[in-house]
Amino acid sequence: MAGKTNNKKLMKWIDEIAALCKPDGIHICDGSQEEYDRLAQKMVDHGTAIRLNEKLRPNSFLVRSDVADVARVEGRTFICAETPEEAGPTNHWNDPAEMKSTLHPLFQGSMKGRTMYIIPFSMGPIGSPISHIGIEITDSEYVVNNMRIMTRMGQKVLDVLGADGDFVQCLHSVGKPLEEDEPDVPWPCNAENKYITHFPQTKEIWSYGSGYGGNALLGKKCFALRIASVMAREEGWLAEHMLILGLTSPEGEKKYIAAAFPSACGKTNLAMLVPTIPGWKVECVGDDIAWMKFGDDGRLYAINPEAGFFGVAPGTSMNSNPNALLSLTKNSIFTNVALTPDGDVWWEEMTDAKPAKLTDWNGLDWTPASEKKAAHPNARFTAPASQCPVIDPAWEDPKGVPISAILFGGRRSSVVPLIHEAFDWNHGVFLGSIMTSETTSAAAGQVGKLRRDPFAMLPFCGYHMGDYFSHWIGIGKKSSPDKLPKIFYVNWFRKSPEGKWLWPGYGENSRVLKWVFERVSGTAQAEKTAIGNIPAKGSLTLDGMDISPGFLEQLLSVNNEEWKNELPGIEEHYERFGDRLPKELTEQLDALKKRLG
Ligand code: SAT
Ligand code: MN
Repeated sequence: MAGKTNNKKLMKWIDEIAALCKPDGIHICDGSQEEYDRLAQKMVDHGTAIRLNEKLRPNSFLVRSDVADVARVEGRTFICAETPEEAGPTNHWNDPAEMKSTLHPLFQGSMKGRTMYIIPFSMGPIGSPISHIGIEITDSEYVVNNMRIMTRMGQKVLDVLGADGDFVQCLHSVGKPLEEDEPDVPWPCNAENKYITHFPQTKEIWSYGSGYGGNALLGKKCFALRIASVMAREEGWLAEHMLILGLTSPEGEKKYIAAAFPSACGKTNLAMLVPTIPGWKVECVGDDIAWMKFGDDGRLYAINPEAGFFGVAPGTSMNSNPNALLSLTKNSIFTNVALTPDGDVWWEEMTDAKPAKLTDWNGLDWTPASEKKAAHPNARFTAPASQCPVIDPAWEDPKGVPISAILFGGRRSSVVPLIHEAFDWNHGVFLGSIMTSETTSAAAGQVGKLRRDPFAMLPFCGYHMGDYFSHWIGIGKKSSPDKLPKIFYVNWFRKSPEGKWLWPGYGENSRVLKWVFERVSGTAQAEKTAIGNIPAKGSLTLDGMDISPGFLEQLLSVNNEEWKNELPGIEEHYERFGDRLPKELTEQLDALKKRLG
């Protein structure tokens, strides 16, 4: 079976790309289980995937990538806006026509020896007014099956598209054509030539050379963030790198919170955490991306445009995130994790005791004495969101869920307290704009380097970051302060001068969520500092928690001298945006300087 379409634009595009890429065959995906199973078997037959033990991990697969294709490649990611100014100083720019003429020869015949798959997908519940349709053309079975988990995919999308519906064109090739009789490799890619390119004007994505995650599953970062951020700006909404969770109090009152953290900083863990404080409940709407639009009542409503989790595996355990582990007990794809002798998966910290023997992510024998890690630090699981034990009942509500609070945060071992609250919307935008975080293995390059990552959107904003800040300021003007979400900044990663974590994180973060909830309700007390409001003494619930008063003091301390030292860095950061920096943020910076004295 194959998908059927009478969409004129799509049929024309398929012909065009087939003529360019010269695949051996074409398959329009219908999204059926039969299709998934067939492609999974094809991957197994070609040595791309290993079927895991059916009893331990039903209908699940392990895939090992090429060692040179393990993460997003920010240095090879381009925003091809009409002018460099439109892409802004934080993006790599290339002239759209020039980029197309660079890419054309690469795509020429790039699918030889392979099948070209047409993947119709919807970001967001099919038919929701907030949702958008994309079509990905790819030569990778791995991409097809991941997209089936990560998005709503198949014939039902073609049905909604009809003859005249429009869609975002997403073209992908692993960039490894096969000559006649040339044997394939388990993970085809083009290690030397990678291009992740976006054409915001025409809303197109062309990705070449990588098969991994955000480089290749084009519905995710490329569409739902980079292209969608451009659409959101044009249409007055927000496309953000945020998890969405529902928090219910012991009294049964529920509020939804969205939170932006850079990649591999614990979004998946926060999105489905198990509260340590009795009576509180967290439910998950999404773990990575939020699209937010105003409802008729003036509140911001969020949907999760995705249908699955593409989460970092290492560190995920029954202690740290039981709901993630329970989400991936079946129907999941694992990339670059280790294999146990009985055909199951393992990664660092999954269990307290390390298995005596494993096959590592490179396919080599591994024992606890090995110096190398068994799983790659950016190893991932792809699991259906519907399998999450705490998936929110409203997670597919086409209206979205009303957002009461927005959190910003990053990895910062000093200076930034556990939590502070913005004085108002513009101050909150200021906090988002100056976010800093240590880099992680989610992107190729140095790990642990402190960098500015405004709104956790540095790698994902599809236009000039100064204009993006203005857009956020503008959103605040569209509604009244009592209806807009309250904005907070959190930091789970502060360390003592001796280098010890001050805060245990994970389930204990529910204490911070409770304070947020109660600030929104107006019941928790705060203390004003130069940088924002922090919890007043006694207002952060610490019952049943083993934390020394000294640690708590350090966690909540705001040292004005340290913050004064931050100012030159913020100024330098802001200078990059020139006259596109909204004046409201300059005012916020001046006000901070005054408060610091
Ligand atoms: O971009 S990926 O989806 O590969 C992972 C991430 O950076 O969040
Ligand atoms: Mn992410």
